[in-house]
Amino acid sequence: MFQRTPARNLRFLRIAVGLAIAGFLVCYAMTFIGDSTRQMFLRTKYIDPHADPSLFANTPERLKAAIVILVRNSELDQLLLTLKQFEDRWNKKYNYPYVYLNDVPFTEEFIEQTSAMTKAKTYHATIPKEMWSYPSWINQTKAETTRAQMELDNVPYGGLESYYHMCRFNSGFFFRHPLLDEYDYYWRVEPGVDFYCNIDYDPFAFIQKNNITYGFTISLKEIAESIPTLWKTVKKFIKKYPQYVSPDNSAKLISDNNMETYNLCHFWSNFEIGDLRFYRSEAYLKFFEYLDKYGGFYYERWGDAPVHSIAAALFLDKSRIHFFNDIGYKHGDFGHCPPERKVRKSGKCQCDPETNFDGTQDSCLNQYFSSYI
Ligand SMILES: Nc1nc2c(ncn2[C@@H]2O[C@H](COP(=O)(O)OP(=O)(O)OP(=O)(O)O)[C@@H](O)[C@H]2O)c(=O)[nH]1
Ligand SMILES: *[C@@H]1O[C@H](CO)[C@@H](O)[C@H](O)[C@H]1NC(C)=O
Ligand SMILES: *[C@@H]1O[C@H](CO)[C@@H](O)[C@H](O)[C@H]1NC(C)=O
Ligand SMILES: [Mg+2]
Repeated sequence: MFQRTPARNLRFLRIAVGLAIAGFLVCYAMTFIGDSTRQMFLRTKYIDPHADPSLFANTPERLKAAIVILVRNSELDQLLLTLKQFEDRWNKKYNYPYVYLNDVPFTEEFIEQTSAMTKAKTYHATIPKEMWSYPSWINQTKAETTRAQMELDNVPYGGLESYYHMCRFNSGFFFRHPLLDEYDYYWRVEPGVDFYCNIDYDPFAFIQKNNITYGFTISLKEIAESIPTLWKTVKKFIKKYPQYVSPDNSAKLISDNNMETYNLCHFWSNFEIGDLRFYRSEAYLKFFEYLDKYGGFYYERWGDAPVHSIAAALFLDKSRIHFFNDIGYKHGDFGHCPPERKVRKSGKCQCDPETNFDGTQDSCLNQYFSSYI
């Protein structure tokens, strides 16, 4: 029988303390490496809007741009909270128009209340049926089987049919809704999100001036169960159409092994500031069509976040993707508060970077930084 002698106890204690110190050092080193990648990126590659005073002069010039909000009537309350912040923090100064989209008609109250929040023009539209329903080639029995399985596997929204239509709409159709025809740029906003900092310039003017196509605040990992064969399908697509892949792409952001497998990182697409013309491009349209024909929006639960992000990472030059570090943003448990004090001060931010969950934590954001440097 073992007896815990004092000597043995001491040895256990030494080992335990040793392991704790080693663990701490590893964690510390990892934060440091992450941090220095971030610093290096910010110093060498980041385009800082605040370094360009001309952006802060509020000229009357406006771009062909709109705030795009896909929302249900039942989300009005949460939306109004968001709009209040969005107007106060930014749009009351710019009055960019709002485009509201819904799969069913908006109620009178919804139209009234959302219009009352702003001096800007607001447009409300119902989405054409063909943009929010099964395409002819989808076997709906098989789609139903998928939903039942996803629900059993506890994949978020896996059993909710409308969620699949929503993901497909956001992947392939929002940018060709007739109400958006006249716009070049969009800012995607969702009900219930918070904006924590003042934005004292026009992000549309900023992205136009810097030739940026896609802007984000948070980068996360996708739920693997929702996209079992997405990557395989993406690889087949680029084998067929290698001409669409940019020579200066950010493949390193989405794959750790030279495109062998997908590392699940994506830009969280509920916040996007971007160029609609990207989605209207031949490369993206072909890409969407290919994915859609395969059926993964219904036979799996492909989301618009990985679809947008994989397309942006592969088809765009990496300099055309921008991390909006200065925009404090929160959606549910995930949020981005600018970690730099100077940035928080200038934006009069009301947030704590200690509570960030923006991609630093699961390494996707550092993966993005290191794809540049
Ligand atoms: N009109 C309409 N909008 C929808 C529907 N389902 C989702 N949306 C909108 O689509 C966006 C994304 O839907 P969410 O339910 O927030 O899905 P999510 O962002 O993946 O999940 P959460 O983490 O719960 O926010 C939001 O702007 C919703 O308002 C729908 O059936 N009809
Ligand atoms: C549709 O899918 C179901 C279930 O997977 C299958 O049994 C059926 O044969 C399919 N129908 C067609 C027309 O392919
Ligand atoms: C913007 O980027 C694209 C692709 O990288 C390039 O072809 C184009 O010339 C750039 N435009 C400007 C104004 O720099
Ligand atoms: Mg949401």
